[in-house]
Amino acid sequence: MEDNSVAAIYNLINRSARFLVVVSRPVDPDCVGTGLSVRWWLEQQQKEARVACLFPIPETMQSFPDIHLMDLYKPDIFRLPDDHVIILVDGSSWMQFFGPAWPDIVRRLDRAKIINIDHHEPEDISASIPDCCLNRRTSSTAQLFFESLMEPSRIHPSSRVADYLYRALLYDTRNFRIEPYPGMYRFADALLRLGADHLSAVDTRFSPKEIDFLTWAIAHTEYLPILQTTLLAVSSSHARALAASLGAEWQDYDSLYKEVFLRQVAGYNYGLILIDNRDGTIKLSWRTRSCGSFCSIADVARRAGFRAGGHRNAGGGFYQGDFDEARTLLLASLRKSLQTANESQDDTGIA
Ligand SMILES: [Mn+2]
Repeated sequence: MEDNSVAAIYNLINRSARFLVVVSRPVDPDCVGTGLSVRWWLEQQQKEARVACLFPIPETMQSFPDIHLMDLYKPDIFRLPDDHVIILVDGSSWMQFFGPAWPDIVRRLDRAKIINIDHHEPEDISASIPDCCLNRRTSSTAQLFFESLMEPSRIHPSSRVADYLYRALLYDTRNFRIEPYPGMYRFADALLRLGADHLSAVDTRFSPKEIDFLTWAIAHTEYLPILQTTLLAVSSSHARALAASLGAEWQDYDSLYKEVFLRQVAGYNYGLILIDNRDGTIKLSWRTRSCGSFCSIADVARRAGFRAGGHRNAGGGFYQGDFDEARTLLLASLRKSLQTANESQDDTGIA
């Protein structure tokens, strides 16, 4: 299966001269590091390649090596030149690459000239372009690209490119603290041998705004012990206050809260964030304790009427409608799933 998509991708690359690599939202070290590496790899094959992002680069990504190579596009004026192949990196839904305007943008694209490289649960992109979709659950899209395309091509990354990939790996695995994937440490070792700079990659420099968001979020978190869940419900008035204190892009500062708090409190296996986007949509993010067997929040959210995707233990989604309604439906759906899980345990005699 993977061999077929790799062959189809090579075929399309060999036949084409110009490429546009597009990174996903959230704009993070995995999509950016892999995107820059794909660009470099294509250039080594005498191809013309650019990397594009349709979303603003978060402050937390400004110090990523060579971030200035990223071209910024506005979704509303996005037009892909007809002679370019588009490579979508680190996302499985059109929405993650093109934002809410995706139906309009995707309608104009030539689907025979699109490649997708990704490690999330497959979504609408793989359904629409199954042939050129390289999708496998790995530590990071960086690992997937390295193992399936870069290494077999015998183009050895420079130390700079090894650095991009190493930062991508460390970010997506949270320094190897999440699930172990086959080949994850081999990949890390290969990158260090190629000259990746470990000390710079682990040199943490949080933005003071991330600390401010963390403080605010912990103070506003609700504990729902019966649901084993913490909930940060950001209403429209909260959202307005956060925009006033942290700036319009305040949602870019939530990764520290997600990393140090969600799913880490004893007894609280699920960490949810609901945000009123103040445009008729409600955004959901979640983390689920990685060790043990827990309900899938993506399934719980879908049963409550959300669109949801990502990974099993970390993902996101949207609800179209009212904030309180979204909250009520989501928690009711989680309550039901936990009950069902308990009942089936009782049936099998497991305490
Ligand atoms: Mn990723």
